Amino acid sequence: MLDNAVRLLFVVTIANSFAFGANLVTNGSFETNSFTQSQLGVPAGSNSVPGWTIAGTDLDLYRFPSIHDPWPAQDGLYSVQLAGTPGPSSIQQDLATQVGAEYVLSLFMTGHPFIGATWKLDVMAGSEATVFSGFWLDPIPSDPQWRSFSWRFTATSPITVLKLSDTNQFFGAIIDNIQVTAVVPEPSTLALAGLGLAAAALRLRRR
Ligand SMILES: [Ca+2]
Repeated sequence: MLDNAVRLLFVVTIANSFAFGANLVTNGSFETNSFTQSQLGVPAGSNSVPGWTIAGTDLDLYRFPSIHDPWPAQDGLYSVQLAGTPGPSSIQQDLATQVGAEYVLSLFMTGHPFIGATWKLDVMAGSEATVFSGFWLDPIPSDPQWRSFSWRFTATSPITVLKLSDTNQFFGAIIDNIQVTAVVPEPSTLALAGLGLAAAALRLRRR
C-alpha cells in the first residue's frame, strides 16, 4: 500500500511540476505606441511601436473602436495585422533567456475581417520555428473569434530573437497579447517532491 502511495505521489508531482515566470516580452499587447487615428499603417523601420523592430514593408496597428477596426482587441485597445497596407511584414525583439531553459510563447490570433480564409503566422524563437494557423470566418464586433495559441521552445543563447511574420501582402492574421514565460518548477510541487523522497527514504531505512 505504501509503495502505491509513494508512486502516486511521484506521478502527481511530475504531472504538476511546472509554473510560469514573468512575461519577457516588451509591449506584447501593443498598448504602448505613438499611433494616431489618421495613421493606420506603420512602415518598416518605424519606432512608433516600442519594443518591436518592424521589418518587411508595413504593418497595420489597429485601435478599437475605429472605422478600420470594428472588432475589439483581445487585450486592451490595440492589435496588429502584419500583412499591412501593403505587407508583408514581421516584428521581432530580443529576449533575455537562459541557455538550456524552456520557455512558452503564447498569443491570441484572429483572421482579417471581411474575408473568411485560412490565415497563418510564422513564428521563430532563436533557431526553432513553428507555424500558427487556422480557418476563420469573418470576425465581427460581437464575435472577434480570438483564439489562443502556444508553443514551447528551448533557449540556446542568452539572447533569443523572437520573430513573428506573415507572408500575406494585404490580408492576414491579426495578433495580440504576446507573452513569453519561463517554465519553472513550482515551489508547492517541489515540496511534494521532497515529501515523496522523504517517504521513499523512510521505506528503504525500514527494510
Ligand atoms: Ca492589445
